[in-house]
Amino acid sequence: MKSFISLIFLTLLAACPAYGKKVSPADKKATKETVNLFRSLYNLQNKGIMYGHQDDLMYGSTWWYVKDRSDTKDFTGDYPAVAGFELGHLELGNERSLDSVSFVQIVDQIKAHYKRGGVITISWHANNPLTLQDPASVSRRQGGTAWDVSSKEVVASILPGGKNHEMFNGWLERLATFFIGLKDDDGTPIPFIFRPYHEHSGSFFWWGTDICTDKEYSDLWRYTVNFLRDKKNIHNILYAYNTDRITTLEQYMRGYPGDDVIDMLSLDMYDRGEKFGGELDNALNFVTKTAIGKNKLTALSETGGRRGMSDWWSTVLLPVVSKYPIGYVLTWRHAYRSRFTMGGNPNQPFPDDFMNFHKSPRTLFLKEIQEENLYRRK
Ligand code: BMA
Repeated sequence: MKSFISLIFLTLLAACPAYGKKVSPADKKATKETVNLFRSLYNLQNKGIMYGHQDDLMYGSTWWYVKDRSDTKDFTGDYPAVAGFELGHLELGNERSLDSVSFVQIVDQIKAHYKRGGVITISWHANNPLTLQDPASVSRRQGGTAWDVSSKEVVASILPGGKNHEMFNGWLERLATFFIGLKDDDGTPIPFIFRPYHEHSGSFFWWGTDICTDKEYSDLWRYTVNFLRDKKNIHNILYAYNTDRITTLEQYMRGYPGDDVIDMLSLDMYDRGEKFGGELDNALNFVTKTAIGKNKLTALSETGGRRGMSDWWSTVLLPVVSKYPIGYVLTWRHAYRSRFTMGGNPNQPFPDDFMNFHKSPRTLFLKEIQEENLYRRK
């Protein structure tokens, strides 16, 4: 009887929103630190928006890999809360990424950022597994790369039964080996957010909406998660589903692989002009609503300012993202020696207005999330 009463009590408690939901990652075997990260991020979404920066720890437009250096830290005095890394060309067995970054140094900086209590997110601009093998593709612009959309057979060719299936398994093996190597000093696997096959709604990557069918896209995702999670027993990954700009939920969900494999619903949207604020507002509204309804995480996983606009961070981005429970906002890499750094001044990694974004009570940089102890380490 007593246990029956306590069962009723617990059921009521769980149903009461005031006590918070006990959310969990899709991976039922996720490690303790990964579950803790997922729950911390879920709750943090209501408190503030973390700032993330791609390759922040690897280089800036005027410097190349200086251990622990960061454009964000140089400019604001603090590291970004979220550090983004890129694995393109790891699948080829190369020592350096498509952006010439050493994978050994990437591992070092992932460990360093985890040690500091920061969040790690990883993207993968995988080469085109079909056209890569075609010698003629080399002569074409983007030939053989992630951006090679010359064939619509690519995804079918790597799924089970496809002619490149075994080769693609080899690529996933290399990814798995890299992921298994991501451990802290005690040998504990480092949790991270993995965002492969990104910007699905665009058609500029071989996994884009018009380049493969929705079913193929979903199958590719499910095959990848099954491979890493179930076959290779890797349980420190949170998986991020991602599209490029979209205007409807229906468009957003095309090819969605399922709640049992996805942990985060994310969106990429760059400012291409006046309409951006409204478009972003519209998209974040239904993306975050859907994510929260599914007990998933959210992010504006790539964005960037309008050229020539000096107060974009505080007058365009911040007012819109502040309206929604968004985990983080990430801006893309400051390519080494790029002529296109924001604000146009290569000696200044961010425009002055970035400080307004940094100082806003709505945004979170590393120091603020260190207090949260996201992984609940002792
Ligand atoms: C793209 C560009 C490329 C880069 C790729 C992967 O958006 O920045 O130059 O190689 O991301 O980082």
